[in-house]
Amino acid sequence: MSTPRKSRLLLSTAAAVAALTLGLSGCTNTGTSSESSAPAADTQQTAKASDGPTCSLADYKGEAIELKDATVGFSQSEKEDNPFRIAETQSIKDEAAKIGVKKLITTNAQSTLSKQISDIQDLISQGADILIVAPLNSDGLEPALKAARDKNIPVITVDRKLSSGACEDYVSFLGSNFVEQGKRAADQLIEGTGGTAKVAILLGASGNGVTTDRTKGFVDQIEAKAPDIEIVAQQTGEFARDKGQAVTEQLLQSNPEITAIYAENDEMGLGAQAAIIAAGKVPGKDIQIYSIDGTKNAVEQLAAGSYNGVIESNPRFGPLAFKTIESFLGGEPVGQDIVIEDGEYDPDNAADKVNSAY
Ligand code: GZL
Repeated sequence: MSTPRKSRLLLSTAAAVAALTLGLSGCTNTGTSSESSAPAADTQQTAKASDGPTCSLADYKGEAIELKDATVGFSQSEKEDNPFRIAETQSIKDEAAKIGVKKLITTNAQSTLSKQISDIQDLISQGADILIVAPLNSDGLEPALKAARDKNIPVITVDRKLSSGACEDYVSFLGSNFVEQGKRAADQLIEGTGGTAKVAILLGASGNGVTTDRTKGFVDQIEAKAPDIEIVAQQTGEFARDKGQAVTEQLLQSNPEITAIYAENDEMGLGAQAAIIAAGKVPGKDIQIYSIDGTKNAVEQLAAGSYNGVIESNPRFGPLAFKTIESFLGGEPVGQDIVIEDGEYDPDNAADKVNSAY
């Protein structure tokens, strides 16, 4: 059933989305609320200035609609037992409430690709005028994207990058530079270990560019800058804490020489910390731990000296996603690749910055 499209133009907005510094609505409430706590200065999500390719409503063949009259569908990928996912979904809900979107429908694919496809198809059948999608994988969503394309429903992707074409199957990608995150994690590990270590890598889940890029950034930087650091093992912990712990327990038994862990997200890093303790060793000292995300749990451990470094991967896409949608539906060209800036936490700043974590 197609949704009657409203022809009224959206709120006009001056500039294409390029370098935007946006305040964040708080992610503390549990429901959709128009109330939001004042954003802490450094929780803001900032897009890097870009002169890359753009996409406009005319290019995409969509129709203008006012957000206040729009039904927005949000497709979340992974279970919300990871603070990254909890904060990401809450940011979308908070911003939708703040803007006064007519209706926001959220789904969660529980880390299952086939369910994300059916979730998106359901959102379309429920009358979504706009879709915000956090893809589980870089490939495989084609049937759902085609269903949206056939109805000219704009799709904004946040977090992970799809292999298919921007301004064709979807309007824009909003997310981090994951290769850069891996490089920065390597820099933290090189500094923290003095350039000598035997490292195990806890890989993220397969099938998405985040894992590929965080691995490439890290390995290339170690090879380029640290001849006395050896990567002795790489194994996936599926971005999950329990699997990160189980894999680390096994790696420590088979590689007792390990002196540092690079975990491609905080949840696996915290699992590794539990494994290190179970092995009778002191995390942060006997075996150092570096990871990516910026969750409160990890940053608190860092401040306590039981963790060694965290590179932020900011999940608070709500303001930037809706600003992109407003610009696009108002006829402005928006960037096809909108890359955000990410902060970092180290032993010197963790205690002061922990409130920026999520
Ligand atoms: C990164 C995101 C990753 C997080 C993990 O943008 O896709 O997925 O870093 C999550 O915590 O599992």
